Amino acid sequence: MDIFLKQRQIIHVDMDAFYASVEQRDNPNLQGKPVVVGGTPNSRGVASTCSYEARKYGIRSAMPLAEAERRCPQAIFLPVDIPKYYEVSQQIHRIFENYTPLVEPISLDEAFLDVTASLRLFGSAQMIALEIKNRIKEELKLTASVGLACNKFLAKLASDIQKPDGFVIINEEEIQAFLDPLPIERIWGVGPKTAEQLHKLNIRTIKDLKNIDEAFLRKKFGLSGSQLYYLARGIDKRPVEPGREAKSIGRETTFSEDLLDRETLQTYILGLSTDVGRKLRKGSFRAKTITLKVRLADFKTVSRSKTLESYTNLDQDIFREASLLFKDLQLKQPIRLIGVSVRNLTSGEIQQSLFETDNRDQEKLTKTIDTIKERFGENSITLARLLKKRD
Ligand code: TTP
Ligand code: MG
Repeated sequence: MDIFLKQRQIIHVDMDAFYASVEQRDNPNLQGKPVVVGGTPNSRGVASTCSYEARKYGIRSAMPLAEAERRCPQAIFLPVDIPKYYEVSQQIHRIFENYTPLVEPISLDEAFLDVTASLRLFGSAQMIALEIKNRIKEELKLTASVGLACNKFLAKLASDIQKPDGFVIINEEEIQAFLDPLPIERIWGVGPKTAEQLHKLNIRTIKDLKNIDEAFLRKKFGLSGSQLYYLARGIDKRPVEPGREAKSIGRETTFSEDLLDRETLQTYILGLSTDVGRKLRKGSFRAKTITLKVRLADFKTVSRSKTLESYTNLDQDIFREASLLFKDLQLKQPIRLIGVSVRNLTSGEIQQSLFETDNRDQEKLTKTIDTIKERFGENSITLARLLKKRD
């Protein structure tokens, strides 16, 4: 294998119970208590995350809030405050930037850093990793779990294995001993389906997987079969890609009662599309892929995406696609949750009409509406069709 790749020094940082920890930090009354972030338990929404005190009761991300309350009636439920967490995320990134320009953000609370070229300046990768962890604690009063290894796959496993407040270094000679006992579900890209197929072959741990040759895995799983072969040996050549922006922007809503009426649902899709468009424009982004997500009354979740020919940040484009995706689903059951999101983002100005030749008028109108909202508040102007819903 490429000697250089073996010698890379990659750090993975993942904040502990991120949204909940920020809330606990800012309100001493919440410290040491079970805190669930996601909204009120009677809202039918799901938990974004919860404090480690709440995890003792079995509460987890994506669990319905009502279920969280059943498990821990004394838990404190808080709404999600993305602008606040975004601000903290920026502060964390300012710390990272002291050590390397090669920072790849994965989400608000998680990033990879390639510090291979920073060693001469800062001593060792271990020192950089420890300093980052300590600075997050001292300057931001938050704990992060940090992993250090020679590639992304191992660094992420390392940061996860001792959560919360973890600090794990995987040295070259320890890689296989570290990996062997782990269940195959811990391998990057192994979801429930792949895991099931591997279990049928009696492959449960990474050690089991190592006994299978590459040709067989390739035949069975295609390209990702090769990936399995290499990851089982701790080999991962993916570079840290700096400057990658947030991967997606989305909005979803859980209804207070399951909804069947198509017209009302379309009105919600319009409202969500408008919010997503606004978020895109606020961040100076445009997007190419639009996704509609629907959760049925029985919690079965389906999502459908459409990639456009060019980038857009217009509400009407997002709505048109999301609405078509919804129609194509031809669902007959009542719906519990609906969400619209966009990905494949680009930043900067690309003026491209998508559907209409007079899109420039639409862009002008959108800009005017944005300006009014900025000056007079988000609810100061709204589409007539949305008025009924907001009432
Ligand atoms: P995670 O890093 O997955 O979770 P966490 O930081 O809360 O807890 P830990 O890392 O210690 O296990 O996600 C980071 C944030 O992203 C989390 O605080 C809330 C948000 N999030 C959601 O909104 N929905 C989700 O389903 C998940 C998993 C996370
Ligand atoms: Mg985290």
